[in-house]
Amino acid sequence: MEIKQAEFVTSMAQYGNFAGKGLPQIAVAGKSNVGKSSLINKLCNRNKLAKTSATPGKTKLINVFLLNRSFHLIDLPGYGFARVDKAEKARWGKMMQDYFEQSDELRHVFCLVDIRHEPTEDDKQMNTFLRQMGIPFTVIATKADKISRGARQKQLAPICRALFVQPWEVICWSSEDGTGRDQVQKLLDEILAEPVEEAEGPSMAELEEGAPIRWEEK
Ligand SMILES: Nc1nc2c(ncn2[C@@H]2O[C@H](COP(=O)(O)OP(=O)(O)O)[C@@H](O)[C@H]2O)c(=O)[nH]1
Ligand SMILES: [Mg+2]
Repeated sequence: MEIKQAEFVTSMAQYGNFAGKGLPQIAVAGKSNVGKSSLINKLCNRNKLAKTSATPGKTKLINVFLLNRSFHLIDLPGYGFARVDKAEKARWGKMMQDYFEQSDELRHVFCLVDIRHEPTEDDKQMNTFLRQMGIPFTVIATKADKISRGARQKQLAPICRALFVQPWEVICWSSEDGTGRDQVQKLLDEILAEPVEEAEGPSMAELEEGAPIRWEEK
């Protein structure tokens, strides 16, 4: 699916209602500065749709975009930024928790990691969290332009080990040269073609009675 139309809908400090809510959602998650906003811009062919930043950790809001008037792309606040106090981190954790619990329309999460680095504890925790919640996701290794084509597969090995995925399941991406765009476009088709499933798993209330799934605040 080529993105022919994209518009910013809203920014929220707390997940809640917004205009047009009800369409399928795809969320973009990853640590601060990994390239979430750049991916959104590249995908949409728009330079300034999502604000990119060289100074990480500034946006702690959930940004909503409407793409092709058919689905919402959710730019989640980045994690792992340095120098945030405990209260700030707790606030962020609550925000993510609320989003994942309340977003009935969420179909899939793009989990971004920098292809040059091993996943952090936060990346691993996000991975565990999504698996526990049964939320489908795809790992996208960003900034692929920073390393040679030949080195990419080798770089993927520690990422795959840490996040329990196979190399062929990971999409190498570059917002600079467009690497991976075809793959992401194809993935969008697959995700959005899926019929809406009735929730089969236990409800959040039931889960909470058993072993609680919590985004742990460290
Ligand atoms: N070379 C290169 N730089 C990138 C890429 N994606 C993002 N960046 C740069 O990384 C920085 C953070 O990007 P941004 O999209 O704001 O990250 P976010 O915090 O995850 O939204 C910016 O300076 C971007 O220009 C990429 O694919 N290749
Ligand atoms: Mg951003």
